[in-house]
Amino acid sequence: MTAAELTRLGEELGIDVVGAAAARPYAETEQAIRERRARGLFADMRFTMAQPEVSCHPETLLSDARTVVSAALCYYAPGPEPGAGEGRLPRYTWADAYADLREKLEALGARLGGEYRVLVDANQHVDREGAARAGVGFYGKNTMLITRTHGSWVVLGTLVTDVEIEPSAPLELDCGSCTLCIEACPTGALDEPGVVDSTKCLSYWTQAPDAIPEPYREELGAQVYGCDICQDACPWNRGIEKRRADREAPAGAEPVVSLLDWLQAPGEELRERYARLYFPRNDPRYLRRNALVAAGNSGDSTLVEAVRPYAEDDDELLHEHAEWALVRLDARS
Ligand code: B12
Ligand code: SF4
Ligand code: SF4
Repeated sequence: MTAAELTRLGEELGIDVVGAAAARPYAETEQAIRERRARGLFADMRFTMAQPEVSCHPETLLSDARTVVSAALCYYAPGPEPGAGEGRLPRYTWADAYADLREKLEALGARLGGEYRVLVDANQHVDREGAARAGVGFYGKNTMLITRTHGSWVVLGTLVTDVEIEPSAPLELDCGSCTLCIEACPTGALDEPGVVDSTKCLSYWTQAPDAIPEPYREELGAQVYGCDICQDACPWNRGIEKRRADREAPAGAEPVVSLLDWLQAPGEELRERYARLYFPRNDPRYLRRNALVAAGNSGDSTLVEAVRPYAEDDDELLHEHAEWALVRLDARS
């Protein structure tokens, strides 16, 4: 199959950017993972980092693997800022973009024929490196994979196949002298351009199995999960934001959440409703922890009654975050 035929097939299936590369080891990425792990830059994360000998070797993911097809799906939609009593979600979680992309890649695999394997946000494959090799985008200094047409507001997925596809030309683009994301990151997590120090990244801390360090709590503001600051700052994202400014967010999209709901809904219900988010062991206490931080930052005294029971909680994590929130709300009894 030629690269042009693959592009046409991608368009037919509603994939925003698609490209192909030979299924060969990602030697430099494997090296980068090992070095960054040794420097402690991944905190306690496992994901792709636990087994770089797998996640950087697409040639081992399928017997007779020939081609890595990388696909990007844009999720950008305009949406409201959080109002009183609300928390903000990062854009990629407003709907289940990973599920949409997975479906499209399955359809692509069926159309290509042969044996194939679909991996979207999976621990067995480093999606951004596949995308960079397949010309889907280039690495920004915020480490995001940036596409020419949809900026970095894309999720990435991968299809490994035994079908031979002509490699796509790599994108010969880079950030130039821009440093906007580095300046915008409130915690200095991007001070080494092109490398995230996860121990300083707000997105990491909202997903971590630990207490959120105190200096970062205030920086989170109303954010109850993830962080979009280094993407909001990026000039490559302006084009798509303008083009989609008048679009409606997809039905059921959830740009903001009720903090009261996150503090008071039954745990089992939260776990099910937010299955599209990663949080440790799917334990809703981590969503509650994040809501306590946002409540503490809100200055909204109507939330005090919902926060107070957690200050009595036996769970030390929730107890301590609630105490912190009550102090911020000036309501410690
Ligand atoms: C672990 C993980 C995280 C961790 C660590 C992120 C990290 N930078 O590694 C945390 C929890 C912090 C995180 C946060 C986010 N993530 Co994340 N994450 C992953 C995951 C599971 C693995 C990433 C990985 O393997 N990293 C390892 C290192 C080696 O990768 P890297 O940073 O890309 O390294 C390259 C660059 O450093 C580059 N490089 C090296 N030197 C230099 C120098 C310069 C100057 C430049 C420009 C580049 C450069 O080369 C390296 C590779 O060889 C992937 C899914 C997957 N299976 O791949 C999603 C993924 C990367 N995440 C994604 C998203 C959307 C996010 C968030 C935006 C979510 C949010 N809104 O909160 C943030 C963004 C934070 C950021 N600036 O990166 C998307 C990214 C889509 C895109 N367009 O790039 C992915 C691909 C998920 C998906 N399938 O769509 N994430
Ligand atoms: S996601 Fe937020 S905290 Fe993490 S590097 Fe980007 S701006 Fe910094
Ligand atoms: S904000 Fe500037 S430096 Fe950062 S990723 Fe975008 S273009 Fe690159």
